[in-house]
Amino acid sequence: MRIDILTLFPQMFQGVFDTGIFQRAVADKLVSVNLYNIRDYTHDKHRTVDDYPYGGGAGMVLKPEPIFEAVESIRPGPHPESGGPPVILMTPQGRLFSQKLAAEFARQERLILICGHYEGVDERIRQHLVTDEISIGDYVLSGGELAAMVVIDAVVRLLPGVLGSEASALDDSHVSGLLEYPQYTRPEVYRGWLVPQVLLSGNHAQIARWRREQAIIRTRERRPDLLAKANLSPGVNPLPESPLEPTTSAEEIEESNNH
Ligand code: 9D3
Repeated sequence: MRIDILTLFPQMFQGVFDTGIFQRAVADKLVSVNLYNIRDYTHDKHRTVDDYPYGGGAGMVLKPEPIFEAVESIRPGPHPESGGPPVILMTPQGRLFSQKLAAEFARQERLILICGHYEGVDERIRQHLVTDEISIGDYVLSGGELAAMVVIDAVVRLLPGVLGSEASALDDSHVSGLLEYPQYTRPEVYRGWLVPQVLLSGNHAQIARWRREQAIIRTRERRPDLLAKANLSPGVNPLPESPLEPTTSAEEIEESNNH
């Protein structure tokens, strides 16, 4: 996958792409990331990217010319309507980003992301250039850059070969629709707080059942909205074959954690 990012602050992305799974994905040629400074597509000596809003009002508006010229110079191919890559505008007014959308973007050969850093962008950019408008949530950021990094992170880890194993991506809570079960590592007793006995039992069926139970309890407590639409079908999240054995309850874990 090729990802092109248009931004006024390309430096903001450095640490992200130079680290961890990105660095490896880029080295393995599974993804390439190109940063374009919108200011490089201006023609005036002040390199003007924004201007006052027609009709008055506070804030500045991102001018159309540099954005159109940047996209058209990096996208020699057709407009998306005729099969070109998606042109995604990061904006608080966009469609809410989700795992489902990440999977959809991960199927593309190419993505072009535009990051605004202003109160707004000229509407003609939305109407005649952009194919998707995306928000990452209902909170105010100072620009689209961090939001773009969130989107890219979620997409790139879904690309085949990027994670160590396919299983890691499939195991993710947002695929089953449940939150993850509690996890423990050594030591078996820490400050008097015990690891649930079932996890030390070596009984894999019972462990699987306990984890599933905990995931459901946790989801019901924290994200009832997720539980309503969770995929509880056997293949995704195996159902126990026999009635549940008594296991450590969430309350008992809480109890133990409070000691
Ligand atoms: C007064 C209206 N404001 C919208 C809530 C104006 C405004 C604030 C912040 C316009 C742009 C921005 C910068 N934010 C983004 O560009 C952005 C964003 C966000 O703020 N939250 C969640 N997702 C995104 S994607 C891009």
